[in-house]
Amino acid sequence: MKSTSKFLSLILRHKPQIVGIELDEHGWAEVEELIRRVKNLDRATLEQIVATDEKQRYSFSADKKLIRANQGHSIPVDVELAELEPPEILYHGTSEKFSASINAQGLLKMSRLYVHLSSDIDTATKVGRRHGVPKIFIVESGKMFIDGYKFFRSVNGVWLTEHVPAKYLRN
Ligand code: HQG
Repeated sequence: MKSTSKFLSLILRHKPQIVGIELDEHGWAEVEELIRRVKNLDRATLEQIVATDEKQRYSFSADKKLIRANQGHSIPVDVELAELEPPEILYHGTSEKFSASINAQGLLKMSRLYVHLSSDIDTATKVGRRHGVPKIFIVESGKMFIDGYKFFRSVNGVWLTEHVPAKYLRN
């Protein structure tokens, strides 16, 4: 189940072409087509993944004919993110090895559409551990908002912004 969920991430966020499907401008894939194209995937499995994924990464459309990833894309789709005022502080989990570069350049979105921020340290630590010895940056999101930076929150609670200049980061 976990590996199927990971594979879905790859298809719905980054490379739909590897199974020969396309996403629409809002990131939706057709469920019937996805099931046809992905080996060993049926509707029950898909429904279970959407319901139980630990990060709630996926959503069905209201009629359940379409599915998309809630965030994390590298391909340019508009998942209709909510633009919101962020909390005063957010966290970014990364690896120690990127610290110097981040202190110099700020947080860049790299291959994704946004920089990903977490509202709690625990989540940020888990995100950071994916890259090595975790390192947490504190992001002064309240100040950024006052200065005109836009913030979005995905339906699964990830905070997103386009760039965090180094002056808004605390180690
Ligand atoms: C780093 C997972 C050097 C950045 C997670 C990160 C998240 C820099 C890496 C979501 C840099 C990009 C996204 C700079 C940023 N110099 N390195 N100036 N600016 N970086 O995977 O935030 O499980 O694209 O710190 O939970 O790690 O897939 O981003 O380490 O929510 O659902 O460049 O992916 O969710 O890595 O993770 P990523 P991320 P899922």
